[in-house]
Amino acid sequence: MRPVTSRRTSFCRLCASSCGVLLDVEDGRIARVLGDAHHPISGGYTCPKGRRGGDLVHGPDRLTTSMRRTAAGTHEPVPVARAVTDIAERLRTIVDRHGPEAVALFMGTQQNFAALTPPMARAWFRGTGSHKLFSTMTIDQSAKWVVAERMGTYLGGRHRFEDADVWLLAGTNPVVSGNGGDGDGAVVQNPSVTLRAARERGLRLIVVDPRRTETAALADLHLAPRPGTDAVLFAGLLHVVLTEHLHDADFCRRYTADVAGLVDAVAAVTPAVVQRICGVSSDEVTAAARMFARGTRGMATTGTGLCMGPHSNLAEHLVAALNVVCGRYLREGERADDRAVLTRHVPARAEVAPPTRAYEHGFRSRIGGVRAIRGELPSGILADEILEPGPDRVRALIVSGGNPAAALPDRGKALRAMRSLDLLVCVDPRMSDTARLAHYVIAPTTMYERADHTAIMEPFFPRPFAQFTPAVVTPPPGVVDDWQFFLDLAAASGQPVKFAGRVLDPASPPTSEQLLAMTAERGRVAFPDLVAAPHGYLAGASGAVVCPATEEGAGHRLTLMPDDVRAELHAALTDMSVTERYPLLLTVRRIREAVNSTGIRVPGLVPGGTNPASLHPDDLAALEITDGQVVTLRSASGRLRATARADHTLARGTVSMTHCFGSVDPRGDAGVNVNVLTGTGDRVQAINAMPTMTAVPVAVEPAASEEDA
Ligand SMILES: Nc1nc2c(c(=O)[nH]1)N[C@H]1C(S)=C(S)[C@@H](COP(=O)(O)OP(=O)(O)OC[C@H]3O[C@@H](n4cnc5c(=O)[nH]c(N)nc54)[C@H](O)[C@@H]3O)O[C@H]1N2
Ligand SMILES: Nc1nc2c(c(=O)[nH]1)N[C@H]1C(S)=C(S)[C@@H](COP(=O)(O)OP(=O)(O)OC[C@H]3O[C@@H](n4cnc5c(=O)[nH]c(N)nc54)[C@H](O)[C@@H]3O)O[C@H]1N2
Ligand code: SF4
Ligand SMILES: [Mo]
Repeated sequence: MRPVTSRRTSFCRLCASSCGVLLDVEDGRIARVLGDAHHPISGGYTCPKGRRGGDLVHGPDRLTTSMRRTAAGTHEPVPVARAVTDIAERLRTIVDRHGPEAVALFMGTQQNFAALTPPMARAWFRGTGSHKLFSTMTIDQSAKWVVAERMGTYLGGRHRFEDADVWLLAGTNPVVSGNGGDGDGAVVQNPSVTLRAARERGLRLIVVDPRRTETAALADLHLAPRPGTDAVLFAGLLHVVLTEHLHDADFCRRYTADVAGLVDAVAAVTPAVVQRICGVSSDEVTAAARMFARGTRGMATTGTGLCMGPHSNLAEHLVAALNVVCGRYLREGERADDRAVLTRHVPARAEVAPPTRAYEHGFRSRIGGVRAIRGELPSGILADEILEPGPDRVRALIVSGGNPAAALPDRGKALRAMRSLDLLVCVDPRMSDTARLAHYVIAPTTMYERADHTAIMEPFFPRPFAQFTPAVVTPPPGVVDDWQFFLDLAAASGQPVKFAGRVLDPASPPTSEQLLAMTAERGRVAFPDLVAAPHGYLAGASGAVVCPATEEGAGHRLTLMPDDVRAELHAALTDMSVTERYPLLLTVRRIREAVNSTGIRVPGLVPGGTNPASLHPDDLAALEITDGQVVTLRSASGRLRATARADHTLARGTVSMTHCFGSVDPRGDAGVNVNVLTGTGDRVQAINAMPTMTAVPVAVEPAASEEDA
């Protein structure tokens, strides 16, 4: 008998793109995922991993019940209610003995694709009284936080991609990652079509990436700097813009405090200096600066390639300075960039929030005196927080939608840390590396089994848009929604839970739909109207314009070149990281088939199934290595074996791999984890303790024998 197929609409929740999808459901299972051609934002686009969404929901490795570790180190099923009581009991013992700071929460990437998980996980965490809050942001793009703290923020809003005539993308490959900007909705959805259409209407695209990426292939100008040298490159672009007076003098006069300091700091960074340090010709530097500054609208935006380098905070600061001196912000009276639909509207104002360096007053960790930034301790110190003896050492870690065992730099140390915890709890639908090391694994619902909406992803849509989806398939009986776990854990620990401004009663918990409605009640669409729009709700322009400055705000200015930034520029100009011992620079790239570790184990999805090390063919030839040969990569932190792959798109001297591969399970053939080669000791950023995770000096040689494995 042919199964009965019903077709349902929903949206994919594996990455920020939130593509509209049509799901063919057969016998309660997702048989097919198709792009929703009626979706006003994604217009039918999906990517390979999105189309395999059914395998992610129903695959054989999907956990259908929570698990607990046995004395023998294996895992056995445990009813979730029992797991919650046990975890609460063990947390109580740890807190009684060591205090609340012994408890930590790690918030991973996939937590952010379920609208209810972050607020409920945070609500539980607040009740613990601990300050040990960690997330992936601090091993990702927290340089952007540092910029706002040291430079300040213009509150009128940024130039939009839709009416820009120039755009610069640095260290990001949105055609694959859908990243491309920081909440400017630039090129997140259907990225290659979006970029091509923009080019056709006249936008000029500049890409800065040591690899000729899928995005760089669409650019008018592609600069391929030596990895890790972006700070110098951007100082050079500023040099050209300022010496040729291509900057927006009016914007600088009204909103900045110290243009002269910036002019002075970049005076020595001529295009010739850039050529020597970055390996980009001085003509290209000048051409890029002119192309960017002579455009009338458009931003420079960045991704992990910039934010993971050895001078990441400085590089981000200088990119932001380039946007500021070119005045790439909305002015009083212009149409505001208002994309709030489910979230609260925040008026745009033509004024500056001055730098406050609030991190200087954050909770202070005993690890290096590092302080919390935006309420979080940097994940770069998480392993040390667990391993280093001391009174408030972390002994219990709850991981929500993340896989720190694979994602943290210094893989060996990360694994030691996870193994040494008194209590490790991991909320994850599969046995990730972190789950394998956990005392309890809580099996949650997966994306098409839960009701959801797009509130968190709102800033990434190019237009004001929101979507609701009901649960499309029934979850296995043993799983719970992520939010439910955190609510139940709080209740079992006797903690009140404050959610969306009210105290919840765990004895009669609200439904997911009720919680979703609560989180959207300050938005501009009535919840029933949202629910009634299966392909999403296009809200239309709000009519908001950029308001005039307040009296107090009118006096505030951005700081472009504070002393610590100036000192960092000096250090970047004298960095000598490439050595004879480690002559190549390792970079990381994302692949279409996986989001971090999600998708890596779906059979047949990742071509070749593993994580090769790509090098330029001429570098391979010089090393007498052939395409497909097994090689050893060494860095100051460790060594690994990988298969070499010839790749013409890479700049010479660069090696490229993908993160979050590998497995602690010796039977798992999941490639190698690149964080064996990264460290947390050397070349760490001040303030956010961001480790160097790109431009890592390495050596590559033919693998001698099995003993390297
Ligand atoms: N398909 C897919 N999409 C994803 C993810 C995924 O794993 N797969 N992950 C998601 C996550 S968590 C994030 S944070 C975003 C990240 O999104 P992106 O930041 O766009 O990530 P990548 O695609 O890896 O692009 C980084 C680029 O930086 C370049 N690069 C490396 N080192 C340097 C350098 O020193 N200087 C410069 N200028 N460039 C450099 C690399 O060659 C690469 O092309 O993507 C998200 N989207
Ligand atoms: N060397 C190097 N290291 C890196 C990077 C790099 O470029 N180079 N990138 C860094 C970056 S930008 C990031 S963001 C981190 C990624 O770090 P993480 O976010 O910690 O890693 P993920 O693999 O995304 O972890 C997501 C986990 O959530 C699970 N999951 C999937 N769906 C659900 C769900 O519905 N509910 C729950 N509870 N769990 C779910 C997945 O199975 C997976 O185990 O890695 C960082 N590490
Ligand atoms: S994973 Fe693919 S299909 Fe899903 S939202 Fe992201 S780009 Fe769209
Ligand atoms: Mo990330």
